[in-house]
Amino acid sequence: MTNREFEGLPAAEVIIERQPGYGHCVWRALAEGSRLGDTGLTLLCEGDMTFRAYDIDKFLAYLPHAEIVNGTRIVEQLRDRETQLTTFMYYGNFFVGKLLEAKHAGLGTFTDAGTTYKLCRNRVLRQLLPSLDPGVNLEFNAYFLDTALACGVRIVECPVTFHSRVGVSKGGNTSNTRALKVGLSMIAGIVSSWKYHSRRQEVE
Ligand SMILES: Nc1nc2c(ncn2[C@@H]2O[C@H](COP(=O)(O)OP(=O)(O)O)[C@@H](O)[C@H]2O)c(=O)[nH]1
Ligand SMILES: [Mg+2]
Repeated sequence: MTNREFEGLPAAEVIIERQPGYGHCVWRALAEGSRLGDTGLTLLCEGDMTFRAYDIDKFLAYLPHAEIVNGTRIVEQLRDRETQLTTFMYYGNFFVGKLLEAKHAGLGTFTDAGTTYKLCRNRVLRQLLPSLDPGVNLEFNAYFLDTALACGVRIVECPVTFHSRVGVSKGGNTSNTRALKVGLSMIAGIVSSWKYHSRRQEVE
């Protein structure tokens, strides 16, 4: 019996990803979600309480316009005063978003390259994931968006609320210096189409 069936109540199924790293965590979460047959959608979130369930309604409102609805933390009024996102990181994510926009000119408006929070159609995930290398770590979100856009996947951004976290970050947000390194690596990845980051082949 799985814990989904426990006492006939709907319950969470916990899957443990043993490979450390953000890329492995996100890749596995999307793979597990897209495998489920009882839904056509996978919602990707984080475990640090920075995102809120009530924003799912906004994602659903944007869904008719795209195959992936990607959260953006660009709207200042929707952010808590104290979050892990410093002004430097806020504009850094905006800059990388604009780089994505320029690379895929005409395909969308992008203002945040670093938000995990997103709603994806499973059929698109099943198409994309085999070509994505989970070893691409803290740059994974930009890598995911860039690869999806290169495949012609329609992505629309949706403003989400952003809150102060619980626990300690091990991502790119621990300091501005670390964020700068991750940001530069994202830029290099976008410019080089991830040739030097990913060991996998481009999507056909
Ligand atoms: N399973 C697993 N999940 C991870 C790992 N690193 C990050 N995550 C997940 O990815 C999210 C983002 O990482 P976090 O440290 O919060 O980075 P930040 O959001 O940039 O501060 C976390 O909330 C976890 O849900 C890891 O090594 N293993
Ligand atoms: Mg986080």
